[in-house]
Amino acid sequence: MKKRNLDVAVISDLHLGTYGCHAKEIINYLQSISPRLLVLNGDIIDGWQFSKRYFPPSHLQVIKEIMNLLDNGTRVVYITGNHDEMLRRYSGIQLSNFQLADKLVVEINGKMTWIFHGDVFDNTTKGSAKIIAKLGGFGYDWLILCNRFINWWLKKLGRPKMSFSKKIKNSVKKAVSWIADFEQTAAELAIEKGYDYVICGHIHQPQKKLIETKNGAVTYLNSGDWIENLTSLEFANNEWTIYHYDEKEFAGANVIPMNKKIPALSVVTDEIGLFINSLQ
Ligand SMILES: [Mn+2]
Repeated sequence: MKKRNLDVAVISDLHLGTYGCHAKEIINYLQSISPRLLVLNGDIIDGWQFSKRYFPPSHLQVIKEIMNLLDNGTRVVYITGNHDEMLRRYSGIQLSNFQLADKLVVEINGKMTWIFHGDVFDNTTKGSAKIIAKLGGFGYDWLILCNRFINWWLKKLGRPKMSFSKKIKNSVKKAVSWIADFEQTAAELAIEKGYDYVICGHIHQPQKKLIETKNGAVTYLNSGDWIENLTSLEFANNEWTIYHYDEKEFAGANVIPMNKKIPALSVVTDEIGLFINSLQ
């Protein structure tokens, strides 16, 4: 497959180390592009659900593909998210063309572009905000469908349908307004700081839109996720586009699974273990 030359690619929310991660699709995608700059915009390795028991070879191969890009001269910036916040203490590290950061400002064709994961807008990443964050990722349509299904069952069971459905409806409303609030907050802040573009991840909702306030305008972009949407942001030919993964494009691609066993390590701390396990 011929690699597509890109100026910039932004991917986020891969959640490596969880069952929901679409590692095979990520590998296919990474093998299909040759970006000058690759931004990993947070929640790449999921440290919340990280277990040494679940980090299959395909997830390791995603990291290998990123390293292949590094070898081929792609500049890679890993911006930490909330699920990989354990890496934040190492922010600022730079090894050759790899860099770890909390946020990034990059000038692309004269446009100032502000890139960060976005969990900074959560009041708290625990409790209800976390649940709403997760609901946001599920998607509105799915929840509506789910809501209908539950109502149908409750009716069948002769139970009052209000309690459960109302709860979900409230959550849906909250999730929808939470997404809108998120986008608005990011845009307002970016306008205030005078940026032309703002790029986030975190809410698993791919987006590209112009947001205008009384103080100005900014283009808000979100790279989506690789749990459900399988999307990325690409800058080429002087414009940003949302890339949607299409299985058909990769029908011929065959991911060769790595059969290498990950050797057991007696580690000093989880963080060091995470690094060692991830990078070999
Ligand atoms: Mn996140």
